[in-house]
Amino acid sequence: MSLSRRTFLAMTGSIAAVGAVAPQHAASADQARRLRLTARLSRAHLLEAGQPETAVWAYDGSVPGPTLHLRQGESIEAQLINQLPQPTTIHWHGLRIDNSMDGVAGLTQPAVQPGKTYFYRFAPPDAGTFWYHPHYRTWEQLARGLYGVLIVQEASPPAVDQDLIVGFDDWRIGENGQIDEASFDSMHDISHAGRLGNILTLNGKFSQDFEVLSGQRLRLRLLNAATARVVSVRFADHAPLVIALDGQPVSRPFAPRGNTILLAPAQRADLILDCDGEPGQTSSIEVDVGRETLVAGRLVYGTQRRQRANTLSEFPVLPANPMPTDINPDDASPVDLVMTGGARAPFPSAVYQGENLSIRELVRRHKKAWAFNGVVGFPDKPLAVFANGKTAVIKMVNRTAWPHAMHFHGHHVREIQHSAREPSPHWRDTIFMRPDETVTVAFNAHNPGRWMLHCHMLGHQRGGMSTWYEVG
Ligand SMILES: [Cu+2]
Repeated sequence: MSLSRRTFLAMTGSIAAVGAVAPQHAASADQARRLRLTARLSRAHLLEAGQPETAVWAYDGSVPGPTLHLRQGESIEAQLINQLPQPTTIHWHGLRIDNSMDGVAGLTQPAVQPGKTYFYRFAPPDAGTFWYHPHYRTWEQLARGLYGVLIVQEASPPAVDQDLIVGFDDWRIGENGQIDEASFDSMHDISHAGRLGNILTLNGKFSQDFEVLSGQRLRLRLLNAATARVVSVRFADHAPLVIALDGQPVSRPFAPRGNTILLAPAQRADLILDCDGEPGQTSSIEVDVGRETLVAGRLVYGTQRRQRANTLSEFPVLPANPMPTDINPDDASPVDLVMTGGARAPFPSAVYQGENLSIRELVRRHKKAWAFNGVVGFPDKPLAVFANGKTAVIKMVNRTAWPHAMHFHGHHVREIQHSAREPSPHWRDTIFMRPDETVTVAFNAHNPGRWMLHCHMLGHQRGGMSTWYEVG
């Protein structure tokens, strides 16, 4: 299935401005700010003008769901109301919060049944760009539209003219304009690249225009909410600086190679982009999706010009979050995580629910095709138990013919060795790995509890690529 070709659209979408939020009074320490999210059936206009609306599942009925604006350390009570025909949960992706609030059905909480509600209580310790989505049948529920952006504002955010969300998503839409539901459990997709779509949206729209002025400075919060698709994003004629990745500030802002930002599923990047174009200009937001380049939206310059006080080279570094970053890899014994399976390099057999099964049996009986250390799916025993406050080291070996996006719950991790290049110095909650690569990561295991570790290409997760680790 190839992606539909896009053209420049004349229509102007509304700008998803997030900077212009009215200041709120600080809640007292014992009084949490209350939020409510209703997961329900809705309709969204995902396709080109003139095309029908698509039935979706969505938080508060919108795709993406409402953007949550939190402040660092602020106590939150978020009520989930489940009006879906399935159980669900909410995972607060990238937030280093208490394990019991992590939202993983079957590991940190029971799934919330249809018609029921659930309360999440936490205080986000880190400022940055995060997101929320279900962690129950995620490969289906996220693909139906259940996700939203969660922004934790810095105490003194950098001065920008606009703070904008740039959220990409990938949909598989049938001829009737509706989500192709039959493919949610497609064995072909599970064992290959996952369930790739044929429609790419930006902020839930087929094409999103951002109205800017020459001389403005933008903060762009990029998210890849796709369940399988890797995107490489460029802002034509513009040279952004990366200031944060996966919600953690980089120690020194940098210009990405080729002005292109690669985002595996679940990854985020915060950029500073100076609008150096001329009044009246339009610049496309280009997305490489493998063999094709799509135009997902545009920067549309107004007729006026703004005077900018400073230049990108003077841009202040975001303050580091209060995350323990001291690691001593030499003191830790590395835990191996060998990824096997999938099409082109299937394993002969693997263990599933305590039973050693041939790949044929796994596919036929369970729709499983992937394993970590020879174990398929969610094992009874953790991959590893790490001592609280000590360095954890995990050596991930991709022995498959496919890329993967390894997501760590509860902690951000840093590469300390990479088989193909210099290890990246940045803290991330999702590590993109290409076929045959070996990546060793380390982190300070400071957050006690049982944490998921899985591929965020969610067909792969569904097909067996998930495990968990424990911090004692
Ligand atoms: Cu994967």
